[in-house]
Amino acid sequence: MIISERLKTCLATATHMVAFTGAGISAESGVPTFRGADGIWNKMRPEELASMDGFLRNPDLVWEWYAHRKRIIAEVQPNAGHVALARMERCVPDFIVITQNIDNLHRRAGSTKVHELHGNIERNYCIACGRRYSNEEVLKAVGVPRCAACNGKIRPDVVWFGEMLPEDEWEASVRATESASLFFSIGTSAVVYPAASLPVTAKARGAYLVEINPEPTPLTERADEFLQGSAGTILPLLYDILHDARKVSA
Ligand code: BJW
Ligand code: ZN
Repeated sequence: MIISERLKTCLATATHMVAFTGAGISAESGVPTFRGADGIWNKMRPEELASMDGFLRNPDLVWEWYAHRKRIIAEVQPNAGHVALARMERCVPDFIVITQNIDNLHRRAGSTKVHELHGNIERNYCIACGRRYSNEEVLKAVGVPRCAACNGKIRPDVVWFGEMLPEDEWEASVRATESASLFFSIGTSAVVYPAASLPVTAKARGAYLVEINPEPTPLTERADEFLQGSAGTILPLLYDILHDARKVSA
């Protein structure tokens, strides 16, 4: 893997960094991605499973899919890619993770400054009255769980197609993006908006844009550097460079 001198300098000196992550960073933990050869959506249609219309049309199917994913995610562990980002946070004054993932693996790896753009699969709420439920409460149900207060259907607290992103998480992400001097786009196909606009904004605001992915994406030709390969291999290498450079200069 060739790391440019420019990137080495950024790793050694940048004070504001963002790691923008997608499903690919959790692939090596055993969480399936959405798109690509082994992606979930080769088998299922996104509008059927990840939209309010789909949920209202076929709540049992959608709930079954989420219950299945909740169980997978509860059993997996953060991998070397998540851990490397958590370690970087401890070396850099302002290191922010912006994730499209709902699996909570960044926090479980030790990252503390995490903005979740598409929600969190560990939370749930009633679509009628908004009452919140833990996974422990909802996974006991047979079929779609119902609200104890109003009998409404309970859904996972994730962002489906056609829904707004959580405003505070989005605004904090835009602010971090605009002030970043080094911005990583890691393990995302970069096709789902508005999240996919963030790397482009970062570059327009002067950040050095580095993409990490085994496959090229629509972002690749706009990136300053494309590190082709898996996050679990490349991020620990970058952490070593960052850590060694800062140790020497400290
Ligand atoms: C590895 C690896 C390894 C593998 N290491 N890498 C502008 C233009 C066009 C459309 C729109 C637009 N603005 C809005 C839209 C509509 C829509 C959209 O973007 N559609 C496009 C798909 C066409 N966006 C929305 O609806 C959003 N809301 C919105 O815009 O609100 C405003 C509004 C309101 C009302 C009306 C209209 C607008 C909401 C989007 C919500 C997305 N939700 C999901 C599901 C979340 C819940 C769940 O998980 O169940 O979020 S969809 C799914 O895609 C999930 C992901 O977070 C998201 C992104 O996927 P990601 O992370 O990039 O994963 P993959 O699988 O695509 O890619 C994995 C990558 O990893 C690949 O590249 C691999 O190569 C790589 N990889 N192994 C590193 N080891
Ligand atoms: Zn309710």
